[in-house]
Amino acid sequence: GLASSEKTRLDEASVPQSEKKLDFVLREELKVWCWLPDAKWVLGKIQSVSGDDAHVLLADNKVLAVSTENLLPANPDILDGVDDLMQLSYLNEPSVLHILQNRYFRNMIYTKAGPVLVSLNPFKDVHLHGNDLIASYRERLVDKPHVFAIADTAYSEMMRDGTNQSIIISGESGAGKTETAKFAMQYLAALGAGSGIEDEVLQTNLILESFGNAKTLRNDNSSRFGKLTEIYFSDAGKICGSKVETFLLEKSRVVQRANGERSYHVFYQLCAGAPPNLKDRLNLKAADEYEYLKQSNCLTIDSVDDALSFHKLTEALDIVKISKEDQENAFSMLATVLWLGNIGFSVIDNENHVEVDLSEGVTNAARLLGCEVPDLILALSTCKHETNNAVQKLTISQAIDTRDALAKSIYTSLFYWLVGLINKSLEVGNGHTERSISILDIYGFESFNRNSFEQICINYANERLQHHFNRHLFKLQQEEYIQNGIDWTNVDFVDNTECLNLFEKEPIGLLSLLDEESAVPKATDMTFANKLRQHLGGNPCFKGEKGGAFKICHFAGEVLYNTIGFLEKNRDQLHSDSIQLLSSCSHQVPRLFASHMLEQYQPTSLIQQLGRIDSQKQSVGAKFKDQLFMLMQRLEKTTPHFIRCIRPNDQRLPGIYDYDLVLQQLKCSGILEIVRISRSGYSDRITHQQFAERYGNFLLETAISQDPLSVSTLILHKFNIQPDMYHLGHSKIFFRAGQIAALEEVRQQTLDGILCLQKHFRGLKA
Ligand code: AOV
Ligand code: MG
Repeated sequence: GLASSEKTRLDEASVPQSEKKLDFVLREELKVWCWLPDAKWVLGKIQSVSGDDAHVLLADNKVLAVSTENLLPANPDILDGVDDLMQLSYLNEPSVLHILQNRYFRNMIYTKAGPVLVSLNPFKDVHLHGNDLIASYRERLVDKPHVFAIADTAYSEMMRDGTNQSIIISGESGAGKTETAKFAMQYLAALGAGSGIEDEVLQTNLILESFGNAKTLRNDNSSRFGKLTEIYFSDAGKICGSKVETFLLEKSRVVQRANGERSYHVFYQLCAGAPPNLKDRLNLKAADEYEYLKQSNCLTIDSVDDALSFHKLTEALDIVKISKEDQENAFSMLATVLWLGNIGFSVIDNENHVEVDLSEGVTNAARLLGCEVPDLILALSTCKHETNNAVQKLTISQAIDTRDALAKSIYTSLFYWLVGLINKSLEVGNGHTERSISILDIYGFESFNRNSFEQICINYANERLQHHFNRHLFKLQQEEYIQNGIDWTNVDFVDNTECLNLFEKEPIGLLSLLDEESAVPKATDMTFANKLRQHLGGNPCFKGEKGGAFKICHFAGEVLYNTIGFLEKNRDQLHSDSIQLLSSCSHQVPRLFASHMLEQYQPTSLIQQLGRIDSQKQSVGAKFKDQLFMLMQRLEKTTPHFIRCIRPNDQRLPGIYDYDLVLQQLKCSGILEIVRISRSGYSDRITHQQFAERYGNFLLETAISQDPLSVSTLILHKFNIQPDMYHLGHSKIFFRAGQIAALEEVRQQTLDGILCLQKHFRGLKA
């Protein structure tokens, strides 16, 4: 039955009053569709209205009396398939959800929301990304919303204006960002094909996914790093190079993670797919023999063939011209990490001091690194006092931390080294211009049962990105209207500045408090939690919880974090004896890693670390914040194109449309508000100068000598553009949607006409 309106789960406050009024009911137009509030909105047809009540016919032929106050207008059937939410006569939550659902079940996963492309993850192949479709979009034979259309616009604008572009993809974990980013790159590769480098650019995705993606509880192929891929084009519009910039790889995953999750794909791929001679050289075993892999009780992914993936990985490495020697080095470092994980310790006294167990683990790790077994043993079980060289034995927990820290830093060094090799291979040759399109694909917003330092970094990055999104789609646009004297009532949007402040404010933001506490030797995760409660309690986005826990209200929802491990992960210290060990290895790659580590770390002996935290080394949090700032600065120099990915269900299955889940994602990304702004605003703008230059030659010579504003006015008259379709601002002219396109068409026709006439005259002369 129908629930009372109180029961509705929809947030009616977000529906503007004007759209609640049901004008059509007041006009007594009957037999129109409407939405009735229930657990979710249901569609009905109004039969009659008496007083404040309407009689509504439902799908099951029942008629209900409902107060008109509680109804929302539905759109006529004819609008059920619109490509762009801007075309809806009535813009309300049920209408938008209905349209998206309708399209979703017809495999139309893309819908425009004004300037933003919304993409619903189909969890199946919808046959929308073949070469035939690429060709159709290139030739502009189709104009349905599509990631290809976005990539095409970016490319065209880059070629036309010479400005750098960016395609910014956001959405929660598992929403389809990485897949969408690959489709965009596939399209650009097809457009810019010619030099042969385009194939290399595409293959970098495969390599980076092997080394930087993993199965999480949310996504079988979850990105555990952020990635900005910049693709460079020549003057002729051909791809001439590419550069990948990566952000903060989740390093803890290498040694520990939640039950049911996996470490990085490449480990399982190597174990399953290495050819026999490589297996021999690395003394490689099956994945279930490695502690680092088997500990989370998940070794395989349904419908993924790790051995086949390994084969594809080596092919991709070949295509990107990573030498066989470097490939072998990479695999050798992976095996080193695995063998390190199998090194065990025995407690030898009642102070918990340890000795390293002599095992395959130690011998294999030492051999692969190119160091002596006793040296490795020493580095893992003792520490040397820097001043008097006294050797002290480590306790069991210190030894395990030392071993894990070494494994993690070898893996992250390997990752960044590989990114460096890829970038070198794809570097732009001399003499090329550097116009570019950047594609941003980061880790999406995450909320698990247990959330730690990794989640807070990921969610902070998403908060920053959302701020960029808001700035471009709400703030800048509305400010520009007001500056240009347009009579404009601001559309409200969910501003996340307060939450960003919570993180970034100095000296009492979350990140600086974390750094402050990380520098205190005796600090613990609990003292840190207390400090947060004490200083951040006033911020509405922060809620202190019991014990070491706290909550943050992110734009995408509330997340409960636990401070366990925060300080250590933020300090990210490496035992100086470990770095020394690596730099003394006979193999070149560990030595290279050691020198990179020395650049990043201010090595201190463990004894020093325990007594005094070196403040010179930048913490993980501070470094990440800097990286994000630089990323935003770079994006600010580009023309942005936004894609919002949406996860339609938690089961990750095709054909399921979870109404509430979709609604929640639409709400937190402000999609309805964006459509509202776009509908009442002006979609195109151009300076008087540019406008006069582009269309001025259709005027008489004498007119062109005037100032740009007058020329613009003359052009508008000449082309008979209706006053309500444009606004003459102080510096720019603003046009309603479609006006510029119409003008361009007339311009083209006129140019064609002139050409035709010229030909005609030439013909007469001959
Ligand atoms: P994400 O990048 O947004 O999550 P992915 O792009 O990895 O999400 O998508 C998750 C899974 O959904 C993919 O592995 C596919 O199985 C499926 N999928 C996504 N998009 C499509 C599509 N267009 N067509 C078919 N299947 C799709 V994360 O990286 O977790 O934030 O950190
Ligand atoms: Mg991803």
